[in-house]
Amino acid sequence: MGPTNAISCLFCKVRIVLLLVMGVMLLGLAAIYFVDSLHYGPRYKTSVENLIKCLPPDKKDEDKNQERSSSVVEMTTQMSDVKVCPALSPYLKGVVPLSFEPSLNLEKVTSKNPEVENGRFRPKNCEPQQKVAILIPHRNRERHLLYLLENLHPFLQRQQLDYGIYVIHQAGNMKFNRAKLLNVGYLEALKEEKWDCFVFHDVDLLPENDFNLYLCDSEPKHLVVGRNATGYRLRYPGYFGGVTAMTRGQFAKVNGYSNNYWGWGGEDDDLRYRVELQNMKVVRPAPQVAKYTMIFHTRDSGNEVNGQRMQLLNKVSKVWKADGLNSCSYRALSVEHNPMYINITADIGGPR
Ligand code: UD2
Ligand code: MN
Repeated sequence: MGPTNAISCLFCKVRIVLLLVMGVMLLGLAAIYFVDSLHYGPRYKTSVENLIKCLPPDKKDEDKNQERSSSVVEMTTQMSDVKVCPALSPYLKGVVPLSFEPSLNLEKVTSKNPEVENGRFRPKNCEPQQKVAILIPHRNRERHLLYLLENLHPFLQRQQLDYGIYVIHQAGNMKFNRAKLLNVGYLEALKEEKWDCFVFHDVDLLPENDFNLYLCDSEPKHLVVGRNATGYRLRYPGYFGGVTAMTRGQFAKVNGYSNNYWGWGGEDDDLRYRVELQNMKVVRPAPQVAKYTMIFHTRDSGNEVNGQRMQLLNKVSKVWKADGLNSCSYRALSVEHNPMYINITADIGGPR
């Protein structure tokens, strides 16, 4: 063999070794990718599927989705140095059995929620996009309030929300006025924080699935698609009662709730009329996630059916501008920052 032949043979050996090494590397990479996708694939897929499920039906449309998310982002200041919380918290569990421990008391709820302070919580390792105030109208339903706090605090923490829970307590024995109490809650809560989003929440409704996100959308959101007592079906088309979420701006735009519904019924439909008069549209999460258990109760004394509700509903378009947040007269008797909630006791008067 001549020197040229010996050199070219050496080259061909080096080439073969190089090809072998590259082949082994490629196989290695393929194996790593395969093991990785086995590990994360299904989990990632379920999260995305669940996210799609919990979005309002028309939000699945991609174009609309982009339009909306940009307007929701507008509501908050983007912080460049802190990580924004993911659209879907990694702590969500789906359906979590509700707890109704007979011996429950406020101390026990407090000890189970060490990260809640003065009724408020915010996640440590990420920045939520909205600050959410939960407003609960209340009188003489202490047991229900306890069960709601017990279940709602862990639920909201799993959603990684920056939230505060306000209980608006009606003082005295006048007819109950759920809507006016919620106006008071909105006005008082804004005195201590620039909340982006308000969730108006009955004291006796417990959310069953934590994919039902307590966040506002670019349209007013109704969160109770179904509940145990009504076979988990929407009570009637347009129904807007129980739990609803509106941004600070959406609620201001409709001038809040009417102050004139004393006793049971009508105030939720009135709010929907206001929303529709402003050309806004009610959105709802998917029925699989928007499920609630209502703690059984009979009608409270002081909250008898309001016989005037139909007359009131007939004139919403004429009166809404002058009856609402801008005409809500009340006296805040006390604002107490308890460990598990902020209690506002208000004298809201009575029917004229
Ligand atoms: C329905 C609606 C509710 C409201 C109401 C008519 C659902 C699930 N809820 O509730 O949103 O539109 O009809 O007014 O459809 N409350 C007290 N103490 C009282 C009376 C009422 O705390 O003495 C509060 C409490 O937060 C309660 C809420 O007002 O959850 C609604 O009253 P309800 O539970 O008696 O009426 P309900 O279940 O028919
Ligand atoms: Mn109820």
